[in-house]
Amino acid sequence: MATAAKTPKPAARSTPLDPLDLYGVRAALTEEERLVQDSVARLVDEAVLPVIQRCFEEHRFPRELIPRLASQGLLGSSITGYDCAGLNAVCYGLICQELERGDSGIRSFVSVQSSLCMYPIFAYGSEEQKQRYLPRMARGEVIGCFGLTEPHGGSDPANMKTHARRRGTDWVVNGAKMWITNGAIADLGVVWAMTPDGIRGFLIEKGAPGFSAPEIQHKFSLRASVTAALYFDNVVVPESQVLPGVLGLKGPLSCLTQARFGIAWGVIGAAQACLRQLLDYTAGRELFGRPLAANQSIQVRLADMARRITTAQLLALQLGRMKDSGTMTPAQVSLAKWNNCRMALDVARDCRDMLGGAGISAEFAPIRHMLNLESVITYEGTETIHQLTIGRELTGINAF
Ligand code: TGC
Ligand code: FAD
Repeated sequence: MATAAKTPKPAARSTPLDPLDLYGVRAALTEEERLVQDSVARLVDEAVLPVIQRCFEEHRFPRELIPRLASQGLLGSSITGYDCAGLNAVCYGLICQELERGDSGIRSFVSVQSSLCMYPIFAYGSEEQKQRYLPRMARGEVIGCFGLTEPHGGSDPANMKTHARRRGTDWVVNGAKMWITNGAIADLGVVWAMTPDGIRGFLIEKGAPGFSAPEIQHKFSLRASVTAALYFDNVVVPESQVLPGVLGLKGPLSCLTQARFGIAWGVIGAAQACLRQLLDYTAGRELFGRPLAANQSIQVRLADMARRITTAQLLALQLGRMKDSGTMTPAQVSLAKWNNCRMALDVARDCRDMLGGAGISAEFAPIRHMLNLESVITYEGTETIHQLTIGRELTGINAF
């Protein structure tokens, strides 16, 4: 009798909403945007999800995915020309979202290749540099990394110690970079170094004498991604490998704007993956004679996740439309990166909790996403950096 009394009443539902898209963001996309999203979703379902748990456990980036990422036009997708797909910003966001539904490490690979390496070559490189690198990077034949952060403190890149001095017509680079995604597998580093005139971007190829990139081991986060340190010991770089089109911190910061935009979209995918798994799990698990999902406190938590995901989706879409219309500002990107990373991390942590003991198993996605998101909320500007950016926007006072 006690069990019968607890049986939940069936809910009265007309046409149920998509739990991962309560406000119909997909309906607001163009046909091309939907096609791009669908094709990346297929890639993730077919090629990422079947291998990603094992890769994470083995601390291995699935390099074998690179040809497929390339053949679907996902590397440098926003660039027009140079064998790149020339897609709009919303498409890039959707690519990031679907990839991160698989794993933040896969999205990281594409972010770095596209936004942090191909973008600066496209935006600031000579025509010869663009011809030499961009088509091969789009095909995944040349892998890039982006060296900005240094061991003594990444939040304040203006204070970088890595420097370059002129020697005849060449430059000589000395210093160290830390926490560099793709570093140990990269053929090319876009490396930012201080010169007597200000910060410049250097294109340094693997194998240059004095350049090394040892992988960082023992990570508990982004285990399906390669992270390295970069060391420069009197590395000689010819003038032809310097990005001629930019001088100063705005060079690397403008690349970060591109990548942060993608992250603001990407993390939505991680949160969606967690919520999807939780909806299934709480519907199927019986405790105290009824599905876990029939408890008010569980429903409140699920509803809160859907609320957060929905607001993040709307923020991302509006940001994307502003980027495509040319009005987006770095402060708006900061707000979205901050909000959406916080949202995704909180969702992943709460999903982990609602899975109970199973939540600590790699068999379930939330703990992997949760651990990854600890990096994602830290890199590309920590949460505090983005909060202070908004504070500066509101007050006009620089509190860094
Ligand atoms: P500040 O005085 O604010 O700016 C210096 C110059 O840069 C311009 N600027 C920007 N330009 C484009 N985009 C942006 N987002 C920009 N922000 C600033 C600015 O207008 C100025 O130009 P000009 O012409 O007046 O000289 O510089 P600041 O020294 O006060 O620093 C500001 C601060 C703290 C926001 C900045 O240093 C910062 O963003 N710090 C965080 C560093 C960071 O995010 N590092 C990320 C490293 S890369 C990474 O993590 C990759 S992970 C990838 C993955 O795996 O997915
Ligand atoms: P710090 O700058 O030392 O910050 C430490 C703490 O102090 C943080 O909590 C920060 O918010 C806080 N803080 C800093 N300044 C202030 C302030 N003014 N007021 C209050 N609090 C403050 N970098 C690259 O260049 N390329 C990459 O490809 C790359 N990939 C990465 C991959 C991974 C997995 C990780 C973890 C990092 C990666 N990074 C990369 C580095 C990343 O961008 C930095 O970790 C990040 O910018 C923070 O720098 P930091 O680690 O030196 O922390």
